Amino acid sequence: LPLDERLKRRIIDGERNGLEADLDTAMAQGRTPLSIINDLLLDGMKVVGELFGSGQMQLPFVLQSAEVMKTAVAYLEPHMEKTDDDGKGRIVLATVKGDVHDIGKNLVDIILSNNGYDVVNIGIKQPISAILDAAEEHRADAIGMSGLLVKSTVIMKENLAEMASRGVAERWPVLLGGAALTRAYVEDDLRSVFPGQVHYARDAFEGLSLMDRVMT
Ligand code: B1M
Repeated sequence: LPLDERLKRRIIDGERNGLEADLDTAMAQGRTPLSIINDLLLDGMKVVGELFGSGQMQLPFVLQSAEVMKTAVAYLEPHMEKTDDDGKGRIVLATVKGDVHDIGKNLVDIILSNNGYDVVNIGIKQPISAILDAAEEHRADAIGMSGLLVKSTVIMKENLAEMASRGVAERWPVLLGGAALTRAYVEDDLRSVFPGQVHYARDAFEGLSLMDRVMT
């Protein structure tokens, strides 16, 4: 297989033998780490999602694909471009209660960290109380919640309601992302019931441009 196709295939097949060598070759050929992730590896992950969703792939194999994805991202991360900016602001990042998906959240962490933000990544399955405690403790400027399950979109709504009832809705702008969310759900449904700022980020780059916007 050609290199590009092979890298995508590695995610689908959960095949990590020789992964680093292929990533090195792709970079040597001039592909940036982010283009490798966005244009090749995430394409593979999309196929995994489709196969899993249609019952053609079993969960342990999805897990293997996720492991290869994580290994690849960790390998590429030191090669990514970083801006010299620093101290642009601090965000607490979490995957919401009941949800273990963290590849997207961790990509957001990398992109924001490489672009001058201080990221406090508190991990997966985080209840709103833990998110708010972390935001308080670390004096965060914003809160980011990720979640991929349809159920997580409901949890996000509950989280916003909890922020409102605690009277902290206006304290932190909230960024939401994850595959099950839609722009309309966030910008129409959630915004209409939340007195603070809530934004939808389709991907990590939109997360970055939103942070740049809310921090100015
Ligand atoms: Co699961 N899973 N999974 N899974 N999984 C999905 C989400 C699913 C759509 C697959 C499918 O059925 N086609 C489906 C959800 C269906 C639904 O809710 N209706 C699903 C399911 C059902 C499940 C389980 C329930 C399966 C089971 O146990 N029977 C279970 C859930 C457990 C739980 O959470 N309680 C489960 C488990 C797993 C694994 C552990 C095996 C593994 C996760 C490993 C890990 O993350 N450490 C896994 C995986 C890998 C997937 C798919 C295949 C891929 C997800 C992924 O990493 N994508 C996924 C299929 C899909 O998404 N279509 C699926 C790549 C990642 C980069 O994308 O996270 O969307 P994403 O992030 C994007 C943007 O969304 C955005 O930026 C990123 C790109 O730049 N973004 C943000 C995300 N968060 C952001 C936050 C921001 C800004 C942008 O600011 C705060």
